[in-house]
Amino acid sequence: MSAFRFTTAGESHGPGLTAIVEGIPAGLELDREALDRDMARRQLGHGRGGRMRIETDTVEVRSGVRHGRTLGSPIALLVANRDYANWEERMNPWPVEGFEPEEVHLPRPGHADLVGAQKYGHADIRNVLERASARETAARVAAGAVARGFLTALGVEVHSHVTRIASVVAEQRDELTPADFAGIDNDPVRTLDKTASKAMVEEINRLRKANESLGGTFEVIAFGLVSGLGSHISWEDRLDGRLAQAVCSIQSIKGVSIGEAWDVATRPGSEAHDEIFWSEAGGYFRETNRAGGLEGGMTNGQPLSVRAAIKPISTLTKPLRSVDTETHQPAQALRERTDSTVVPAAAVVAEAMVCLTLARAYREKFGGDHIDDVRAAIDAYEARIDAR
Ligand code: EPS
Repeated sequence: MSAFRFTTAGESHGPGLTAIVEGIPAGLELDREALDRDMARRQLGHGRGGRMRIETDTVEVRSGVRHGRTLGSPIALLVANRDYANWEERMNPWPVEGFEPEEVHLPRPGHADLVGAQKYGHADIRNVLERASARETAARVAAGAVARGFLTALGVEVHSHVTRIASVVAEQRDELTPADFAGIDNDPVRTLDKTASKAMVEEINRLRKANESLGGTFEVIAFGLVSGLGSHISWEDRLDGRLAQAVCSIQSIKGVSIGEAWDVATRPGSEAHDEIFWSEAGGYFRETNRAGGLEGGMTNGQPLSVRAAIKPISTLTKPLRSVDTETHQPAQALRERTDSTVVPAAAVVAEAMVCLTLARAYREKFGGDHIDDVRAAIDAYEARIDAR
C-alpha cells in the first residue's frame, strides 16, 4: 500500500492544473458531481475578479478510477485553464516563432515576485508569479474532493464559514452542528451571521471602490472523526502541527490556530480546558470544546476546529511602491486584474487541505487496501477503546 500523499502541478495561465493523489484504498465509490461541486464552491464569494467569469472549473479524472470506483492506483486529476486561450503565446511551453513575451520587472510587495525571481534566477517575474498564484488552489480542491469522498465513506463531514472580513466580525456561535452549514454556500460571503453578511458585502464594495483588497478570518470544522488520529509520540505526527502546516501553506494565509487558542491564552487554566465526564449511554463526553477537538496532537472525538487568518491580496489596483528589477529605479508594483477578497474561497481551499490531512491520518492509522478493510479496522479499534 503506498503512503497517502498528493502533489499539484500547473501555472495560472498555462494549459491547466494537475493533481495526483496516491494512497486512496480501492473500492471507494466517488461521486462525480461532488467533485465538481467543490470546484464550483471554490469559485464563490462576493469580491472575486474578472478571472472567475472566464473559468468554470471541472475535474477530469485521468486515472485511478473506473466506473465510479477507485482502483487503489494513483488518481490523476486535470483542471483546465480556460484563460489559456488568451495566453497561448505568452505561456506556451515551447518557443513561439516570431513572438517574444514582454517581461515583468515590477515585483508586488507581499507576493513571491521579488524573492522568487532572485532565488530562481528569473529576469522575468512572470516565471515566478504564474506558479505562486492562488490559481493553484483549484488543483488542491480537486485533490481534496477525492479525500473528502474517502472521509464521507467513514462518516466524516468537513465544513467552513467566514468569521471576519476586514473590520466586520461575525457573531461567534458555539456548538455548531453539520446542519448549521446547510445553506452556507448561498450566502454571498459564506458566513453564518446574516447581519454581518450584509455588512461584509458593503465593506467589500466600499474598499473595492477605494482600490483596496481585504483579508479576514474563517473556521473549518470536521465532524464525526474517530478519536486517536495523530499521535503525541513524535513531533511530526502531532495532528495540530500537520493541520497548521497544511492550512498555512495556502497562498496568503498568515496564521492558523486550533480551537479557541487565542482566547484561551488570555484565560486562567481553570477556564481553558474541557473537563471530562462519563455516562453509561454515551461513554466519555465534554461540555465544552475549547481545545478544538485535539489534545496531545490527537483527535479526541470532539468536532475539530481549525481557524485561519488571510491577509489582503497583494495585487492592488492602486499599486504599492516598489522597484524596477531591471533599472533599480523606484516604480509602482505590477498592476493586474485581481480579486478584492478571497476569504470565502480560501475557507473552501482550507476545507480541502483539512480533508487531505485527515485522510492521510486515517490511512496511517487504519491501513487497508480496500475501503472495507478500513471500515473493519475502525470498527475493531472503536470496539477496543469502547467508543459509544
Ligand atoms: C491570482 C490572480 C487572479 C485570480 C487568481 C489568483 O488571476 P488573474 O491574474 O488571471 O486575474 O483570479 O485566482 C484564480 C485564477 C483562481 O482560480 O482562483 C493570484 O495572483 O494569486
